[in-house]
Amino acid sequence: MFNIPARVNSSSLRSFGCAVSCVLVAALAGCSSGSENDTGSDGPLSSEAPIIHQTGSVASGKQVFRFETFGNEKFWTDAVRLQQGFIAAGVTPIKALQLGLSVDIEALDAPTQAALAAELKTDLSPANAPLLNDPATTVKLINANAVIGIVAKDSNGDGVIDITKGDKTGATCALCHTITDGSAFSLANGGSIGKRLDGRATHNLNFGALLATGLNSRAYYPMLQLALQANGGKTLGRAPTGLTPSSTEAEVDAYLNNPAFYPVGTFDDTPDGNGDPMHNPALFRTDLAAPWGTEGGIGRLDNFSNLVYTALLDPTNLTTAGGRAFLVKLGGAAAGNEIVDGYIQVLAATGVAGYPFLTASLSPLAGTEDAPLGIRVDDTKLIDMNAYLNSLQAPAGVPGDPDAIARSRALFRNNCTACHNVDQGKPVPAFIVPMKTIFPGDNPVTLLAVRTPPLNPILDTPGNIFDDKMAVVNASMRGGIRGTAMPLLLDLARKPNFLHDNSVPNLDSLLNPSRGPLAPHPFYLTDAAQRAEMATYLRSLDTKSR
Ligand code: HEC
Ligand code: HEC
Ligand SMILES: [Ca+2]
Ligand SMILES: [Ca+2]
Ligand SMILES: [Ca+2]
Ligand SMILES: [Ca+2]
Repeated sequence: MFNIPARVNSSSLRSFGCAVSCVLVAALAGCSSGSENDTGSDGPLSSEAPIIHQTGSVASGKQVFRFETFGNEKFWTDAVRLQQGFIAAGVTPIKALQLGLSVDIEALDAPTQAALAAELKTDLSPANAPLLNDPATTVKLINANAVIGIVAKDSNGDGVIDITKGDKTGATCALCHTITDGSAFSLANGGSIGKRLDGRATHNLNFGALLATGLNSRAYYPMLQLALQANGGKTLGRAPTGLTPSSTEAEVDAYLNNPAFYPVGTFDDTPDGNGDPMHNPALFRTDLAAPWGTEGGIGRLDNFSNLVYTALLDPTNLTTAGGRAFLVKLGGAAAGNEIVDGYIQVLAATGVAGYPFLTASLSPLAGTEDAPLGIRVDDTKLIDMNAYLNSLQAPAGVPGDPDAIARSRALFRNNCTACHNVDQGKPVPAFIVPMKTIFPGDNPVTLLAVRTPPLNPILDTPGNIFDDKMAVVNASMRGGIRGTAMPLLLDLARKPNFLHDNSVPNLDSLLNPSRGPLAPHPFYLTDAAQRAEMATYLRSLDTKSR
């Protein structure tokens, strides 16, 4: 589908395979001993060419990132009916914070700031904090565009924003990629109130529950965990059963509201029928992080952004001829058509009309990575956003015992640099780590034998969710392989869970051999003290670490 030349050629894979197997041998042989002899390397030797993206205006890109919807407010208001759900459920500001939403204090006028600041000093009870317990305040915050990522537009053009009087709210990138500094308030395991910190991952956003608040969450059908007849009615994901076009709103909400199925801090960004919510990643220093997605399926940053706007923030585009072609190419004719037909059925049954809603142009590059659904939003804005995301800095690492950090750095150079760089200010290696290397327990069954080359067959290892994201959407889209791209090792101190599938609860567990040799990312340190020091080292990393 994507006419991007292969990034991983056989020679780079060979050298990569060697480097990794050396590490594996060392790891299995108990490499944790004698680690203070630093004979390691600074990072992998990779013949991958860096993937370059264009850049435009940082100032304009900031506005795009925070506020640009390209008209998706019609989807979120007329199809999902999110703001109606907020009003119907009487979502108070405290409840919004519990959903993990954050509030931009600077968007509020001085009297409101002062009133909220006074209430935030109390026990937050309805008696002492009436505004924070009043659903009308939530409406005011949305109207003021203070709720980050939930963007209200003057849809009826009367010069005033009021969502109770005909205006609509859409979604922007900031929803999942911005937090605040918590300078006014920070709710444990929830959202915060303060100044925007764009690009920081929203670990506490409960997107599942937020989407469930909509009166018609069924309108997000392609991104739910489905049971497809094309797959024999079986389902892939955390839930034991999949949803269908006839699933009720209550059934869809039960799936979305269940953190065992849709964990807090994750979002399912693939319209593939798989229930594969992944952890919200950092989105700063994007000059360092290509290729994009856990699976590295997209080469250029602006192409990733375009796909988010055209497929995820108004998924009704998937019902167009271009959208159908995209899903048929990804999932094969049977599954692709089944998802689109099911979606059209759901939209009709729930009274959604007038779609697609997005403002985008037909692209001459239809079917390529530039325009997978055949459409592209304003290119200048995408390129401006590239510049803004590149400019966002990672936070400083958390300081720790310098001796422990020096010892762990040596250990890291000996054990981890077949893949990771020591210098976190350098671009991550652009290769895809093969699935069998990052997840030795990978033992897939073939769900669909043939897709149009370069796409690989659809593979799934039953009983493990780590590989589910890479079943349908993976780097074979651009001539690469099924596996995982390299992540930034930045802002790790704030992470509540590790690995893209949220499967590892802390750094000690990530490095602990008790997870077993077949588990994802099986690169272990046998010594508990060394694990503790390595965790200190990892939390200390920032772009100045060398
Ligand atoms: C509802 C939550 C949500 C919204 C809204 C959202 N993202 Fe993301 N984003 C995610 C998640 C989750 C991932 C991780 C996907 C994965 O693991 O493959 C991600 C990944 C990314 C990546 C890849 C990061 C990397 O290092 O590989 C980029 C780039 C990105 N998003 C850009 C955007 C842009 C631009 C927008 C707005 C047009 C946006 N996102 C809107 C949740 C969101
Ligand atoms: C074979 C390549 C490889 C080796 C060797 C390797 N890693 Fe990784 N590492 C990865 C990949 C790929 C990911 C992303 C996996 C994912 O998110 O699913 C990752 C993720 C991580 C993460 C989690 C990042 C996050 O945000 O969740 C940490 C921390 C980490 N590695 C540390 C280490 C340490 C420490 C070592 C050495 C003991 C090591 N890695 C060895 C490839 C490797
Ligand atoms: Ca208005
Ligand atoms: Ca709902
Ligand atoms: Ca999915
Ligand atoms: Ca699986």
